[in-house]
Amino acid sequence: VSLLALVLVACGGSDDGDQNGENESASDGDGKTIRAGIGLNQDHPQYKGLLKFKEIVEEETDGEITVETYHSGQLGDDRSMTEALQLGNQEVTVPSTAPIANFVPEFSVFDIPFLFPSEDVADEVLQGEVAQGLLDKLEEEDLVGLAYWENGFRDLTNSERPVESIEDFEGLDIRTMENDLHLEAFKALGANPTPMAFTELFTAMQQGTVDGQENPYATIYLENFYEVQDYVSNTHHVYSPFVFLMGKQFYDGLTEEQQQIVSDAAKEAGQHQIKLNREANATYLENLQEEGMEYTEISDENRQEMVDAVQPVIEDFKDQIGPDVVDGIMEAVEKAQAE
Ligand code: KDG
Repeated sequence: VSLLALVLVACGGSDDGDQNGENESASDGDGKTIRAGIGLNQDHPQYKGLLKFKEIVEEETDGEITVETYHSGQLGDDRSMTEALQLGNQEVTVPSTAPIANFVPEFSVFDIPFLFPSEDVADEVLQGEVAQGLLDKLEEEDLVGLAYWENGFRDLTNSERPVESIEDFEGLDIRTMENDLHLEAFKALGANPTPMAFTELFTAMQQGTVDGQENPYATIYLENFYEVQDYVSNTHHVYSPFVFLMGKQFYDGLTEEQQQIVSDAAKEAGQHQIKLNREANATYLENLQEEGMEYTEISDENRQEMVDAVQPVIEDFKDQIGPDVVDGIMEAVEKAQAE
């Protein structure tokens, strides 16, 4: 067994179709391997999307490109995996836009609380010029943004009390994503936020380092957060897109045909992921209640108080995000809403 293990390690541990590699040009003759990693687990629609990407790419390239998929932060968290892409130590990751703002600050536009009123509006805006333009900016950071996928509307959970109105946020220790706008928005709501990588979150809730967190229902359910959280409210305070990222060095090393294949596959797998994600988010609130969580619905009036409380934060961050990007996305939201 140990000899086999050694042989596997020596071969890079992957069955990447080397035996078919003696064709084409020198640069692509050896078969290429894409290591694709995410923070969420194997049950999440995000991972199913990754498997779809693998299926399409391996089929369309006749095995010239092999895709290895990793879930549950096996390769790191959103930030460290994005850095690994820049350095050429990993090829694909699919982070939320919030941590991407640490690389391209304009992505924080999606952290503006209560920006998208619905999934339809999100779809329209993310396909629009301004959002697609943001993907182009990733190249300056040695990253290629191939498609928007969906994390979804984020809802609050905690282990202390039902959250029904802004007063209930007071003093709650909430884990936020590693993003300054998120952090300040939660302060403005009265909470006591701590930024933390997703990979550390479950333990932090279990050990009581934080009282709560915010994520879409699919994540709350599929990551078993109900085991350590008692209350859930439909705050729907932010819609998080995911971005399908590839390292630029790796992308540039692909043939034009391969670039087209991975780019199309990222989009097609994204459509599949978004469909599954919406089904999951529509289903799992019920499951959370079955698992014993108490659900609190936020009234329109109470949500409006939250919207008002975060307005100064949006103003403060407008310059940092880029006024053109903020105005452009807000106009796109209005236009989509009017349709
Ligand atoms: O795979 C994606 C996750 O790593 C992360 O983006 C999930 O929304 C998320 C969070 O709260 O960090």
